[in-house]
Amino acid sequence: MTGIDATVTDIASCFALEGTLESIEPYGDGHINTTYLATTNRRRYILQRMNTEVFADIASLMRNIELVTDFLRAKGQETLDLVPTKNGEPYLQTAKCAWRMYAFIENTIYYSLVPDAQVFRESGAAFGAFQNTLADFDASRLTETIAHFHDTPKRFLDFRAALDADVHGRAAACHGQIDFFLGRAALYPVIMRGLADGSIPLRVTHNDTKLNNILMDAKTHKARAIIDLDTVMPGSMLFDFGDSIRFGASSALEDEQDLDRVHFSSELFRSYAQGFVGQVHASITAREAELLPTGAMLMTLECGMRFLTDYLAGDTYFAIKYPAHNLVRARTQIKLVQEMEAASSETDAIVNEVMEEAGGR
Ligand code: ADP
Ligand code: GN1
Ligand code: MG
Repeated sequence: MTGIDATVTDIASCFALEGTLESIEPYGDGHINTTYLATTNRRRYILQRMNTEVFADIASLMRNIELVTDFLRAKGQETLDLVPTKNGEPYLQTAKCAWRMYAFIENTIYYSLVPDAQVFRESGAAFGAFQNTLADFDASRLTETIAHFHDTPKRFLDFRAALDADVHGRAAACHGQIDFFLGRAALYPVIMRGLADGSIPLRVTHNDTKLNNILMDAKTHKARAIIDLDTVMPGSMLFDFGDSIRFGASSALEDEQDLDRVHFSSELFRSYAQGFVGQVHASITAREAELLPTGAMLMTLECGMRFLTDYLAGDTYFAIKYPAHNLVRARTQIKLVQEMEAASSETDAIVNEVMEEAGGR
C-alpha cells in the first residue's frame, strides 16, 4: 500500500470498495473539495473530502446529488455513480469531516485549457443538453446548497465588506483591481433583476460549468459526463453559458500570471455558443439570447470579484497554491472582462448569427 496519509486510507476502507486498496493520491484541479484517486487491484475510485465550510448542509447536498444522478441515469445519461459506505450510507461523516466516493469514470479526460474549438463546441453542446435534460426536473425537490450563489449584487456586497474589513492589510496593494470592480456595479443586477421580474426564466442549472467539470471520452473527445453536481440548483441559463465562456474562451489558464498571455477569444465564444444554442434553441427566449454576452461578462466579473474578496479576506474559500494566487486569478478575470467589453458588438453579432444558424427565435 502506497498511501499519502493513513487517515485517508482508513477513510477509503470505510467504503464498499471492490478489491484491495493499493494506492491513494491527490487528484484533479478543483478549488473546493479535496479530491483523491483511490486505486484497488480491481478498479479506481474518486474519494472526496467535501468542503463543509462551503457546504453547510452536507446531508441535503448529498440528497441533491442522489436525486440529480438518479434522474440523469434514468434518462440514459452517463453520470456520477456514488459508492456507498460499508454501512450502506451515501457518505461518511467523521467527527470533523464528510467524505464521499464515486466510481472513477474511466477512459475520459478533462481539460483546464481549451485544446481546440471543436472540444469547446462539444462542451457547449453537453451543457446545453444538460439544461434540456433537467428541464422537467422538479426544482422544488432540490435544496439550495449555497445561498445567493450567482447573486452578483450580493457578491458585490460581500466584496465591499471584505474591502472595508481588509483584515490582512492587502487592499493597499491592489487598488487598481478594487476600483475595477467598484466601477462596474451598475451591471451587477441585470440577471437577478430579470429573474425577479420574470423576464428571465428560472431553470434548473449546473452553475459551475468550467471545462474541467466535463469528462470527455479520451478517444473520441465526445462529452461523456458532466460532473461536480454540488451546485445544481434553480438559476439562469445565463449562469451556465457565462461561466463556461469565462473559463474556456480564454487563451490562458485561470491563474496565468503573465497577463500578456490572457486574451478573450470571440471565436471560442462562437464555438461554445454554436454548441450550446444548437441544443437549447427550442427553449431559449429572445431575452436570454440577447443577454448571452452580458451573462459571460457578468460571470467573469462575479468570479473575479469572488477571487479578490477571498484574497482580501485571507484566502478562506478557494484552495490556493501560493499567497497571491487569488489575486492572480482576479487579474485574469479583469483582463478577460476588458477584452469582452471591447468585443461586445462582435459577440452580439455572433449571437445573432448563431441563433439564426440554429433556427432559434
Ligand atoms: P471541486 O468541487 O473541488 O471542483 P470536483 O467534483 O469537480 O471537485 O472534482 C475535482 C476533479 O476530480 C474534477 O475536475 C475531475 O477531474 C475529477 N473527478 C471528479 N469526479 C470524477 C469521477 N467520477 N471520475 C473521474 N474523475 C473525476
Ligand atoms: C469553484 O469547484 P470548482 O473548482 O469546480 C467554484 C466556482 C468558481 C470556480 C472558479 C462551489 O469551482 O463557483 O467559478 O471555482 N465552486 C464553488 O474556478 O464555489
Ligand atoms: Mg470541479
